[in-house]
Amino acid sequence: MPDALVFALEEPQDRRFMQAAIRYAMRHVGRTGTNPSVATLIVRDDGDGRWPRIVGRGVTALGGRPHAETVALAEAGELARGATAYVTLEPCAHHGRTPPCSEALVRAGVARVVSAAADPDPRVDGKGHRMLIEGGVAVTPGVLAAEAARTIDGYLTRHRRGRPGITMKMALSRDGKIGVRGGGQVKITGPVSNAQTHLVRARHGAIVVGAGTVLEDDPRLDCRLPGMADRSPARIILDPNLRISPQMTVAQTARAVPTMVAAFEDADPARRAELAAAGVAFVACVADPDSGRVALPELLEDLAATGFTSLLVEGGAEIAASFLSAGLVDRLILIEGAIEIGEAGVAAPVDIATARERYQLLRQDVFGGDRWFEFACEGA
Ligand code: AOF
Ligand code: ZN
Repeated sequence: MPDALVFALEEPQDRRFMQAAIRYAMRHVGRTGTNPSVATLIVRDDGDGRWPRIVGRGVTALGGRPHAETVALAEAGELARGATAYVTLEPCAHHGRTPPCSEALVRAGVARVVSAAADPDPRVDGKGHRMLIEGGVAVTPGVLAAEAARTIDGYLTRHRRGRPGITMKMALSRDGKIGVRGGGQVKITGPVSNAQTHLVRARHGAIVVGAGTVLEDDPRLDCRLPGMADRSPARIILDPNLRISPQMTVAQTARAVPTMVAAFEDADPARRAELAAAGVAFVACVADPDSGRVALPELLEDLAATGFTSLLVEGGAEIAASFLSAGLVDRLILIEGAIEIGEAGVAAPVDIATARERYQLLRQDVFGGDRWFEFACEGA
């Protein structure tokens, strides 16, 4: 059989298993600390007329360790010998808190590794593939690389730009308003898109809101999907002058869900002590010399250094406008609800028509009466 034909037959199978691995990697996105959420499927094709079968699967554990390959190899045991491993990221090559995954794959006798995204970590960055090849393993890199990269975009942004990846989510009424000033929480979207929003929350390291949103809505900012209470992201509240009180829900629940306030160094020390007593942590921020508001690039750099790889900015209007105008949004989620708010409403800093012109549409869905749009913004 000519080689070309073998490739033509094999490629769809590689893509199919990689697609499955990418879906599996989504399971722990946002919950693996500074580590990316990676998945590994170990597949045997014994050429005995049966379909290839998955004999081991693993996803990077919550918190970041053990790595996906370790979990999958443990499940496969002896069946890994001669099998193909599908890995959504180049397997690591370094002795970190665990031995290198590439070495483990070689030792287990895996015959071939198909990988998707490249790893920019200087301890890996090609060395993983090299270690495999030197160990006699065939390597097919780059299969569905772009799709896999999307599952680790926060990790990649932190490496490339020294800041966390940033998603902004905004619910808009049909007439382009995000709420009513002084009117408390307005229900713009329905239960199906709200559940989707909670899933998006679970996939980010922290939710970011301004003090205004906390004071007006007194939100919980957690993941309330059944069985996923432990997937709540941290909360970061931009409150440079410490306006929020320890009575707010976010402070009251700070011992259950890590809660951080970004405040100026000279903010009211008594208020700081009260919040700290409730379990709130602090990150110092500085003022932007022009606007007097929180200087976002510096804050984001500090948050990346603290270990945040992805942030979900949820509001309100001013915070959203500052992130957008500073070009600090990588992904934009706009959910258009079925209601109209009218004259009393606060206009959204970006509408769907403008977003469609400016950004690349990644996903469009209808959830009940709501329309869901997801964009990749320039610079992402
Ligand atoms: C893998 N499989 O599942 C993940 C990998 O601190 P350590 O020792 O856990 O290493 C962290 C690095 O490991 C991280 O920067 C990235 O390069 C890689 N992540 N590698 O082989 C995995 N999560
Ligand atoms: Zn590893």
